[in-house]
Amino acid sequence: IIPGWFSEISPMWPGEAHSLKVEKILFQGKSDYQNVIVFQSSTYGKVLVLDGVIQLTERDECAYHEMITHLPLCSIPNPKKVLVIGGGDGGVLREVSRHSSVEKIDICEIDKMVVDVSKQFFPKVAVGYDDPRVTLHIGDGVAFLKAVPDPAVIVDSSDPIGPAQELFEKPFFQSVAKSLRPGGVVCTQAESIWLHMHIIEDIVANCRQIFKGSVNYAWTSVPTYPSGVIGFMLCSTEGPAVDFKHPINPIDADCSHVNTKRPLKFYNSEMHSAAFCLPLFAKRVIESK
Ligand code: AAT
Repeated sequence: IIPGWFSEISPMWPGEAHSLKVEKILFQGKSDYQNVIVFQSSTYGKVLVLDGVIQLTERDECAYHEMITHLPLCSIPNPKKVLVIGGGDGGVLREVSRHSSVEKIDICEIDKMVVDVSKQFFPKVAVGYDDPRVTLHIGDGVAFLKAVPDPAVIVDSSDPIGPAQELFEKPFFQSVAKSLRPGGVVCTQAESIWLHMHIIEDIVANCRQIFKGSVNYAWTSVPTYPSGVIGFMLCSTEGPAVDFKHPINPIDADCSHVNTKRPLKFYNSEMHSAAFCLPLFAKRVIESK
């Protein structure tokens, strides 16, 4: 451990640790669920850390939040109701609010401290809460899912060590499939092809059994996530076919009709389709499931 630097150390990525230089620690707290830290880094802006794991940085959160949201919502004609599980920082809400067809946005985050800290230190992320279509529920997303019929579901969850563990397990995907309307979609945070092929393999195998529509893995680059990339599991139920690789519901880059206060930075239709191209080693495993 280098003095004055934050190193992200976890059994989920043994033998490596990405480090950021710390200018100043801005917040340190312990919630009922996890340790929460916010620090000012010298090159990525402010950083939110839960239980020693980076959740977002001001500089690269755009890549993760835009992709995890627009990959599912730009793949279906008129998303109306969206359920976000996790994502207490508000970044996914900010992106969902760019979609004018959406009428209702529910979010179920387990840890209120994440919401409060984000509103205090990350106003450009937490701006998602300003949308009047949003209702915040504090609680476990696993149980809450059953209370919202027919949504598009976005699971912006932390890694499977800690409160998010069940969000990676088969019964959770089964309840998601039950809650979706015909042709409805889900997108979940699905870890890194460089580090977690064993986790991805299990998720894909479960999803192929559970979801009768399409099941696809996509990925993108987020420099401050472990190995610099992160993936998403995208599934649809039976009903109107969903072709995730070819977005049919494009959004304007500037989305001037919404209160996000900034244009898109990362997502466009080419990035969308490209996200489904896989390196051979990952393609072999994912397509064999
Ligand atoms: N928006 C980018 C940051 C995240 S946040 C993941 C959120 O999921 C956290 O706020 C955490 O409190 C919440 N969470 C964890 N478990 C549950 C649960 N069971 N129900 C509801 N919310 C939950 C993603 C970071 C990805 C990190 C990659 N290494």
